Amino acid sequence: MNRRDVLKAAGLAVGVAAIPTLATPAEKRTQPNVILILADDLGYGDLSCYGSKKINTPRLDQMAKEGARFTRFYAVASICSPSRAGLLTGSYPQRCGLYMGISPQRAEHCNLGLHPSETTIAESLKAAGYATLCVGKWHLGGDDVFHPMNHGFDEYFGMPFNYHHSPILMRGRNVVAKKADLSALTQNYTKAVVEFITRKKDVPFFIYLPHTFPHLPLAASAKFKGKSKAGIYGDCIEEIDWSTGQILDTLKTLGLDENTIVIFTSDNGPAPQFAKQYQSAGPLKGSKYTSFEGGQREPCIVRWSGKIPPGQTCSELACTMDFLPTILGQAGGKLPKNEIDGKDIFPLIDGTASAKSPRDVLYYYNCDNLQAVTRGHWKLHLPRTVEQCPFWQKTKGWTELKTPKLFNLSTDVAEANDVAAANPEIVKELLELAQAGREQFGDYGKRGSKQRATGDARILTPDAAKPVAPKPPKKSKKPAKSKKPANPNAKSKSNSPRRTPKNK
Ligand SMILES: [Ca+2]
Repeated sequence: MNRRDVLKAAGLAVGVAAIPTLATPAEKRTQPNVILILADDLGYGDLSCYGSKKINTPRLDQMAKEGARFTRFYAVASICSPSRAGLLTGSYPQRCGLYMGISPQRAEHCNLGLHPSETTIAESLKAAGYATLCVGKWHLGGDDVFHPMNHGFDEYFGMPFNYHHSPILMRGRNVVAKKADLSALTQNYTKAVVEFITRKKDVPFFIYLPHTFPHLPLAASAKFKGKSKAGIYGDCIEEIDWSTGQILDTLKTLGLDENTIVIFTSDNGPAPQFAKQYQSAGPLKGSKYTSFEGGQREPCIVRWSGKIPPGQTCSELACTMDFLPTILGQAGGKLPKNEIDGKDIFPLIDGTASAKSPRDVLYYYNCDNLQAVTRGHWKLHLPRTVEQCPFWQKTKGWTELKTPKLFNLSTDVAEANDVAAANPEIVKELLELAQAGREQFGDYGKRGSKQRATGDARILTPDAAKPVAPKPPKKSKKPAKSKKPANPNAKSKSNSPRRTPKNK
C-alpha cells in the first residue's frame, strides 16, 4: 500500500479514532494487527493443550498459556464453505446466503460463492486502514467475483479449493501451479505470511491464514513426515503448530508482539476416520458432517501480549461469528451495514472477572436443515428425516429422528444420555427457540425472513460466469443436465444439493 492508498483508506474510515500513518511505531499505534489462523478439519481433541496424547503441539500450547483458551467455542457449520462464510461475515451461513458446500465439480454449485454485497472482516479492516492478506484455502466460490481480492484482501496466495476439487495454486489472480506441491504447502504458506508481516510491519495489518490441512489428502514436509504418533494426520498438525511458532517468533523479532492479536481455531470437526482412529474430537460425539458437538466444537486460542492476561480458560459459549465484532471493536472499525449474528466477546478474555457470554443461543444448521439448538447447558436435537439431511451427512450422525433428544452438556458433553422425557418444559422451550430460528433463517425447503441472497456468478457476472476447472463427476453415469442450478434463493426446496449425490 503506498501513501496515497493509505490516505484513501483512511478517508473511508469514518468514526475511527486514530488514523494510521506510514511508519508509525508499532508501540504508538492504537490499532492492533490481527492474525487469524484457521485449521481445516482439526478436531477438538487434536492439540496437546486440548488433551491429545498422540499429537505434540508445543507452540500452540505455549500460545494458550500466554493467552486464553476456550472450551466451548464453535464453528458455525460442520463443513468448510458455510463455516468460512460465517466466520468472515459474522453472520449465520443461512443469513449470509452460503450454507452449502461449494465445489467447482458440482454442477449445481460451481457458480455459487460468498455474495459480493456481504461485508467480510477484511473489508471492514481495510476501510479502517489495514493492509490485508489471505493465505490458504479460500473455498468461498471459484468465479473471480468471489475471489479473496474482491472480498477485502489486498493480496492472496494459496489453494482456493479442496485438492480433489481442483489442485491449483494461485498468487493474486494468477494460477502459479496447476498442481500444488502439497508436501511444501504449509512451508510456503508460512513463508508468505512471514514475508508479509516483515513488509507491513509499519502499518496495521490483518492476516487470514486458512490452512489446507489436516483436510484430506494429507502431506507434510520431510522435517515433519513420520514424526508424530498419529501418522501423517498428526504430522500435518505438528507442522501447523511449527508454522504458528514461526509467525509468533516473527512478531517478537519485529517488536510487534504486544500489538498483535493472534487467534487459532478450526473450521469444523475431524473427518470421521480420524475421530475414530485418533480420538480427534476428544470427549465429544461425532465428527465433521454432523450436528453433534464433535462436528462444530473446536479449539480456540487467543493471544495478545499485555492485553489478554495469560493462562485463562474460558468455558463460556462463543463462536466464530463473534470474531468480526470482537476484532472490529479493538481495531476501531465500523460494523457492516448488514445485520450480523456475532457478539463482541472481548470481555470474556480481557481479564474481566466473571464475565458472561453475550450469546445465549446457538443454532446448529446442516445445510438448510436446522438440526439442533442450544441454550445455556441444554442442547436439543430436533426431529428430522433422511430427505431433510444434506447428502454429505449420508449415514453419519442421526439422519432420522422421530422425536427430539435433550442433553445436558454440562454433565454429558458426549451427548450420550437423552433426558428429554424427564424435562418436558426444557424441551418445549427449546422447540419454541428452534421455531424462532426457522422463521429467521429457514429450514429444509422454506426460506426465513432474515436470509440474504446467495452469490451466483450467473446472476452477478452473466457474461463471465463459468465453472473453474470443471470436471465431470467421476461416478456419474449420466452427464450433468445443465449448468443452470435451481435458484439458490427460491422459496422452493430446490436450493438443496442433497438430491444429487452423484455429483458430490
Ligand atoms: Ca473443513
